[in-house]
Amino acid sequence: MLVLGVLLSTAALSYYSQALEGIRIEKITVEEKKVKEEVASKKELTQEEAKITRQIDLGEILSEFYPEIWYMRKAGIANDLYIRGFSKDNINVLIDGSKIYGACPNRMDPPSFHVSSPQIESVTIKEGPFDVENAGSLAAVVNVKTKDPKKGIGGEVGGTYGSWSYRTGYVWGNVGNKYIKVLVGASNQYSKPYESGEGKKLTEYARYSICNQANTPQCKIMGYKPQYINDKAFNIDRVWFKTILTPNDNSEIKLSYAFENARNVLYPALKMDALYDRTHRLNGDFLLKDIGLKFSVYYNEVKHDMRDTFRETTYRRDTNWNITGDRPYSMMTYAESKMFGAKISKDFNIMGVDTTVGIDTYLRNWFADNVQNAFTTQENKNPGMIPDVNIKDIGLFIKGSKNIDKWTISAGLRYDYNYSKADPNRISGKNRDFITNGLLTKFSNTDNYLSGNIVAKYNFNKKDNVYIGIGHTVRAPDPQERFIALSGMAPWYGNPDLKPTKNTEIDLGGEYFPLNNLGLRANIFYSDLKDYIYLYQYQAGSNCLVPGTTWCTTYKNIDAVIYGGDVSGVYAFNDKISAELGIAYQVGKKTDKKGIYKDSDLVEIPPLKTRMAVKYDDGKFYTLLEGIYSAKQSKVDSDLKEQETGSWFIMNVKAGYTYANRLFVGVGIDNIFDRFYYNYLSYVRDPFRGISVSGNPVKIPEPGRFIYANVSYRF
Ligand SMILES: [Cu+2]
Repeated sequence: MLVLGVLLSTAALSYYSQALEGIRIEKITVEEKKVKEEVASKKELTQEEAKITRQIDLGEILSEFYPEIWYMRKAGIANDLYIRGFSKDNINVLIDGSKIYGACPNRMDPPSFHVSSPQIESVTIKEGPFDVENAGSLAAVVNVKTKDPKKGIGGEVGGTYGSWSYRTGYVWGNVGNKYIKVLVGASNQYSKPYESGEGKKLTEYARYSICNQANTPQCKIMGYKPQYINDKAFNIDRVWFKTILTPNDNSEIKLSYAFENARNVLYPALKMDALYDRTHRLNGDFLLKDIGLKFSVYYNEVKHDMRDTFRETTYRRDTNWNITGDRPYSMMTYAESKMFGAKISKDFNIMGVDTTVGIDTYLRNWFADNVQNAFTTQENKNPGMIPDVNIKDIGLFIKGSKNIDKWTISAGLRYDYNYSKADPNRISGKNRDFITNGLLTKFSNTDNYLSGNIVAKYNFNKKDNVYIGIGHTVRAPDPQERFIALSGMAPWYGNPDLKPTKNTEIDLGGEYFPLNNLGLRANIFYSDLKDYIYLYQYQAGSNCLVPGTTWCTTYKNIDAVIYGGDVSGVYAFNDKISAELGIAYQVGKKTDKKGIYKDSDLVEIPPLKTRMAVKYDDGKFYTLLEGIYSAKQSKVDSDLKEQETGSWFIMNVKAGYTYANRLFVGVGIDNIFDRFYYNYLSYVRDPFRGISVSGNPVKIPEPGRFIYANVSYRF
């Protein structure tokens, strides 16, 4: 993985730096002291460049390069990231160092959805509990850095056109001098529903049963209305702005704003689609270089409206299911997420130790209102499905690193005070039964915890090294896990007594260059999870309170382990042709079933994945042929009705040409052989996932053969 290619000659290096850049992706396995003079070949082992991709979303881009990275698919876009078997709030996804949370209780808009390829300069992935600068980096932190404005006048215009009317277009321009630099950009991303390898539209897989005891027959299979089977799959507009002010050589002020309007995003895996998802992001960063003082402040908000407007479930029907009319929607959730944060940090050098101390704080607010059976006499309202939850977190951190002979030792420590509070008065519909019947009993909670890590790295020379890292991190339960209150067809309630999840992890690894043109990197990890937050589904009976339902879902703390490893290598045949290999595997187990779980397998743990690629890159021409293989996953959690997924192998090819360092033309074919396959993580856990009569959840296959072309022109 990781690997761009071991570039051997300085000639090849300069080609690389002159060529039009894709998205730079860098993986840092453990926290380490920055090496002042990076060795070229080593840099290439740890950096990857996404030059030619469909650029649909970050989940797809990252999972192509890194076998330990996966995504959960619910739609043609907005895939949710998984890293080494961890997901959701267990991984920290930051945009320019800022935390951002999606608004949708079904994670239709995961954090990485709120930034798009043309905005991105680089992505840094740090796996394991080795981050103390940001709250709650339990198992990984991904920082997406957006492009900075530069001196002079310049910009780029470009786009992608691909199968099933997929098209993106973007333009950004930049103007700046020594004192002020400004960058402005805009983009649109649009697609119709893609087809799977068996030639069916994504939307055709949305077939789930709707039941009504008064009807004959009692259940009926429904899905999209015919006119939406091949209509839009998503349509997203984005604009962004960034300015850097440098009043003198010592200080820098960076201000940025981005707006995103996603419309008609179809989620066939669920029973609703997003009519809109609107995001505002504001960032301010202030830097005083001579004293190493940095102050950052940010605010972001997401407004999300999802409905079943495009589905057959809106039709009014008689008792024989004959259509008698239509409604604007039968179910709807409106949700808002707001995030305000500030961080101040200062660098010191104390007795040769590079030290950073800081305060990192945020205020998170989240609410969602839901309605089911709307415009009927059985209307079921769930106001405060997420009951206007506020989370305040204040963290203090210190980290440092020092070189001693051939050793690099680094360590970090963090203390967090976390207070979460819900508004019980917002829970005022049918979902109030959760309170009156004693299932939701508490509406605030305080957590205090310590995180820390120590990493020792032994450098044999400038390239070869081995390291060991031990880390402990904690993340507080999120508003949904503690306070959700959703009655109706899939009763779901939070557990206010949930404890924060603690991860104590050991990582071992190294980088080894046995030959000048061969680089290897390996890492293994063992993660011991105390109070891991886990779904619990049980037969409702009388205590789930909602008549006519059989299964009720809430959350429990369990103890678990996740362990695994990855290996990557790169071999350069010469300064133009190279081969890459990556492989990753992880296992997840419940170590304490608490007397309520039967299966010891953890849910949503990816199987073995490998990637092999051969690449030619002379600075002008670029071609890449890659094969990606996923093993079958039979270690599934039957407690959560998880199903096995078969193995698959796909091949992708891409080729590009750079003309005069200005014009770039790329073409690619993903899934050349039009294979029909499912990504491992394509189901469970969503309250609004469609379920068939036989009890199987709706699953969304991956795209079939996808042909696309990228063009960009830098001016
Ligand atoms: Cu949603």
